[in-house]
Amino acid sequence: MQIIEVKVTPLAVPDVPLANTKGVHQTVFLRSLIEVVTSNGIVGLSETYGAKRTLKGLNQVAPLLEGLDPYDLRDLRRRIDSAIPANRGINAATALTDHKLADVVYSAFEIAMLDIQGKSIGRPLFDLLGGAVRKSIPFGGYLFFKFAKQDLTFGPDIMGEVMTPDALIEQAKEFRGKHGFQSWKLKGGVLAPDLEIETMLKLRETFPHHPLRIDPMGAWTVETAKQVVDKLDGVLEYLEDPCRGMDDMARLSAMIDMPLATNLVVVEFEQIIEAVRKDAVQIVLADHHYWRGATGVSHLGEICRAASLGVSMHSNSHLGVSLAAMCHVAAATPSLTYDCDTHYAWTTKDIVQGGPPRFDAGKLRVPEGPGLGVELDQEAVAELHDLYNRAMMVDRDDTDEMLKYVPDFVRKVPRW
Ligand code: GKR
Ligand code: MG
Repeated sequence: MQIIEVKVTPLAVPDVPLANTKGVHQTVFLRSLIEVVTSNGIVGLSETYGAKRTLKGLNQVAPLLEGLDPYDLRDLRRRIDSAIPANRGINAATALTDHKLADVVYSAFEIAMLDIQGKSIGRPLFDLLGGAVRKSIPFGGYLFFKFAKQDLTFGPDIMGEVMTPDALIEQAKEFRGKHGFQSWKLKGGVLAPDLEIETMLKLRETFPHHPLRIDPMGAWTVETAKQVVDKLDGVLEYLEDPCRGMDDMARLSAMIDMPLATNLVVVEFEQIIEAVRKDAVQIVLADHHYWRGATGVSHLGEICRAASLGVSMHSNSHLGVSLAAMCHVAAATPSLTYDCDTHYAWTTKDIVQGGPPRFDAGKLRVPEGPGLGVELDQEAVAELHDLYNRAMMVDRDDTDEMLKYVPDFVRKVPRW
């Protein structure tokens, strides 16, 4: 069995103006769909980022995969490393973190190759990772302050404006009613810290037994973060990326008992060593889209276990192929004991057959079919590819979008 064809399809998916400290989501989010075809007719699927640097890297590597044995992940890595310089990243220089393009491209094709492997032997992907320790994956409700969407050209709004603590509680209640989430993450760094503290205290009152987290993405100075921690002592399960950079995270960590989590300062294996040495974080967010695929997250899980670090799961806006991969990865990573993040509750269109998977009490069953266990709805793929062509957007720029809502917005991290 050899790879004979690789197809990379850029997609745009209607989005709503979810706010974060950098700005706000654009009218669409971008994804890439990967289909890898083998000589015996198996098609391996994968989904990853769709912005221009990632797309260019995927397209650069795609023709080089011809003749590759889908079981040979080492050869996949060799081919990618020979094509993509090790220092090239996927994000703009102004981003709060970056991921190596070679890792992101490897991650994308690795999932497609694992999908092929699973399909060729008739076993679910989690079995290729050592088996499932859980088959029902708990996800947390991902809460965002947001604007009422101004431009409805590519899709409707969801829930209108949510810019106060009370409105945010209503958002959580709506998600609770629809998906049954049993834990919550607030994307912070949007309102002044006192208002975000008030929001977390109101969430605590509304859901007395649910784990709570807030992620201001580096929006607070160490001093501000310390004040927030004092006021939310005993309220949060963990605090995600309160400060920007490893050293500020370490400074804060030394002052508090609350566990700190990150998807900004530890995003590569090499950074784990520095983080442990400085005791900068206690929980690392896994994400198969950049931690060298599903096998990479397995390795991350073991390293974190050995270093007494907790493991949670990071998310970006995504479709059902990624969601399936996230479920398999979570199923097969024993040390991933926290509820996973997902933006999926905000996703209104999908490309997988059978309609959106249903959360039951915030949990999703891992697909049991071979490989990822999902099949494409080609009509839906064509629709989102057409939207990609119509939207004429090739990069994510939350700050630029924010200027449409707040014309004098100035991006500043940390802000408070
Ligand atoms: O979707 O606005 C967003 C998030 O801020 C996302 O881009 C982050 O990567 O959810 C992510 C996080 O945990 O930092
Ligand atoms: Mg985060």
